[in-house]
Amino acid sequence: MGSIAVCPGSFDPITYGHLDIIRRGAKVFDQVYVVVLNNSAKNPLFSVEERINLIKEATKEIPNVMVDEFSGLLVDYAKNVNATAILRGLRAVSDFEYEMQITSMNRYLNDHVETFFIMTNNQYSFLSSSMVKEAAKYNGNISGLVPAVVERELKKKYNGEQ
Ligand code: COD
Repeated sequence: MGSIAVCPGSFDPITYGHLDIIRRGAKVFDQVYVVVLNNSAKNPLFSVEERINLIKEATKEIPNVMVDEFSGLLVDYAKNVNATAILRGLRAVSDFEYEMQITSMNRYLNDHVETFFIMTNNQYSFLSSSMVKEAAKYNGNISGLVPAVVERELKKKYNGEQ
């Protein structure tokens, strides 16, 4: 059995920032499970199923990437799929505090899973799902920020366009 990493997130929706982290992680680990966590604290624009389909479409050319969903603790999911690593992306200093907190909590809950951080690509350092949604809502040009299929689905959500 090779090295298995879990790349968790809300992915509401997936952006080129996420995709960059997934792609680079998939070069280092034998298998990467991209998992949509059903996070009760957030009010998502896309359903879990829609988010999964968008991730699948965006990652279809990366053979060692699997897409899944989970409700519960991330460390329990990691255990279920025999993952030894959690993969996260870091953008700015502002990410650090939150990441440090969930990393410590996850280690407290299960110290067999180690968290690894990949530094954002400079071109995507400002990019987040919420920024993309805001721009899409007011008809901003987001074509360089998300895969074409995501851009299309965002337009549908906000303008009813096909
Ligand atoms: N460049 C680089 N990385 C990026 C970029 C970018 N432009 N955009 C996003 N990322 C990274 C983020 O830093 C993150 O690492 C990952 O991509 C996913 O981002 P999001 O925003 O989609 O996902 P989050 O941060 O909302 O995900 C939070 C979790 C779902 C992981 C968290 O809520 C969770 O673990 N929930 C399950 C319950 C649990 O186990 N909680 C922890 C212990 S209590």
